[in-house]
Amino acid sequence: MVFKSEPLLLMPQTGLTSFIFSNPNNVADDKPIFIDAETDKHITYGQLRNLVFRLNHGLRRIGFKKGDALCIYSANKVDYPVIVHGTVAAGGVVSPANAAYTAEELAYQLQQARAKYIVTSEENLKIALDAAQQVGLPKKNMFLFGQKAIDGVLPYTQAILADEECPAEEFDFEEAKSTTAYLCFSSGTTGRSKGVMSSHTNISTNCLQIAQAMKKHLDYNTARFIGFLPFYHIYGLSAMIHLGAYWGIPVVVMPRFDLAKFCQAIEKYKVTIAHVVPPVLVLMAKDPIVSNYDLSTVTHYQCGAAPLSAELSMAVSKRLNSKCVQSYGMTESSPGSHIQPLDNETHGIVGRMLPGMTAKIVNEDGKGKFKPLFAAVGLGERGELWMAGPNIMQGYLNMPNETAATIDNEGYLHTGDVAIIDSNGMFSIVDRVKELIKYKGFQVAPAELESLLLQSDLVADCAVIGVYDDSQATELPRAYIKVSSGVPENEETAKALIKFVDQQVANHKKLRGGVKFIDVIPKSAAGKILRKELRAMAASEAKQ
Ligand code: 4UV
Repeated sequence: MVFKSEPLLLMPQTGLTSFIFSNPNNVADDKPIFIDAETDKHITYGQLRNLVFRLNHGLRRIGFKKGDALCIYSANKVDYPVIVHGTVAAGGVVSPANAAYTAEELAYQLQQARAKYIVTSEENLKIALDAAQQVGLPKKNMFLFGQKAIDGVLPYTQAILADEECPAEEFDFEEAKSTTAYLCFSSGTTGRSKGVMSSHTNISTNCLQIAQAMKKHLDYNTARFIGFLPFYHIYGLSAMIHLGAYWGIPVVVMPRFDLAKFCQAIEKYKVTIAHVVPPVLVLMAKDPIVSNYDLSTVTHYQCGAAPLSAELSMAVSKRLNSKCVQSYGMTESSPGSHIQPLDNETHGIVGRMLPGMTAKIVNEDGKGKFKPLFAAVGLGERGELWMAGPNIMQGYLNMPNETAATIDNEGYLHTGDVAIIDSNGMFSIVDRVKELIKYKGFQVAPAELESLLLQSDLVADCAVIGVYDDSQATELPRAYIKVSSGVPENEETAKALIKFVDQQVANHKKLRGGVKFIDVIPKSAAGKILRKELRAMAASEAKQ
């Protein structure tokens, strides 16, 4: 059985830049759009457009070509959107990198994306220089946020912001569908992280899908977002940089999450919609600090990127007297695919599929493969969610096999998430069958940590899974280790392994779930790690 959402009423006909600046809500040029929560400095709608087209001009002047990739390696900045939209306007590809990456992690992304340029911040410059050197990216192609030149790296405002605007690269309908605008990185259902090619049309269509679904729930004139979600992750990129600019909704920008500053900013700027991840809601439900602030302007907390329990959602609604709803998405679906309508206050669901999409729920055939359940699926039955629509990615960059394993011949993206649909067409995400671990909404690829661990002499074999920590509403990466012969299974070995990994990875990938010793890593006949068994083991240990 195929589930269809409502039809999509409009398809974008142009490239992403023309779409984003089409100004459907007639936003005034002097309306502040990106506001720095720390300094109160802001960029108005008119200034944003001007800066984007000047950057577009400046990039072309230094020889930036259509299809060139530019990596942004920075925490959120109020002018981060200028770099994003300016690069796309020049016909380029934006590859945003996690600001906590080590030099090796960044070098991997630069190399995969074949990035020719980097825009980074003062705090990230040292690592950016190291990574750039590793991949042979010249210093003259690196630029800084801010106004200062450091170590011979110029601020972008001096180096690539022309005085005059220049029109964006134009794309017709077909070109917009086939031209990549973003390369975010995702591990998908298995293996290391891969460059997800999102076309101009993927991204602009997703804005229209969300706009159509939210139309009756949003007042564009009064809405205000708070933007602490990292702009380098597809959720922040979509919600703030695309939707904020397209709808003309002010976004209060924070470089990172801090509970008191978050509440302070909501109170000061009268934020109406707070995009969050589950661990933030734990604090909103329980932390005494929250009571010190007037958060009454928030009509709803919009949670995504990781599972949210009905209990936590309910606790937030009750304490803050506000709605707490979810949306669901993936880097590979550009990113939104499901959103909970605000007139449905059921807790624990991710809502309806966005307009213009189809889905199947498929069941396990007992051999580790999934096959469609054609009859009577539905309502209430669990299975892997497969979905198709104009927002499904073009594919993984230079990885045709991985793309073919993820998007089937009929165009269905195999999500690796287990879903249930109810009789109102509302979906719940109830489990995950892919390898992916989510730490506070950030992706952790087990394969990456496993390959690191296998480089240690202490390790004969290993497997990494996520274990759920209720108190923080997040999974924590845990390693199961078969030690090399003669290596003691003791606390010292565990500590040494944790240190070994933690020193080489970004903060969100650290082995916070600890190390457990095991005699044999459970594997299938084909040598695939049976993570389900390890998860069951972790669950039974947790109960003891
Ligand atoms: O690829 P990724 O890191 O992408 C994301 C994107 C999240 C969202 C969420 C709502 C939006 O409106 C939006 O624009 C973007 O996280 O990871 C994708 C995986 O994260 C899990 C699930 O396993 C996906 O395959 N995930 C995402 N949202 C939810 C979720 C959710 N609401 N509930 C449970 N799991």
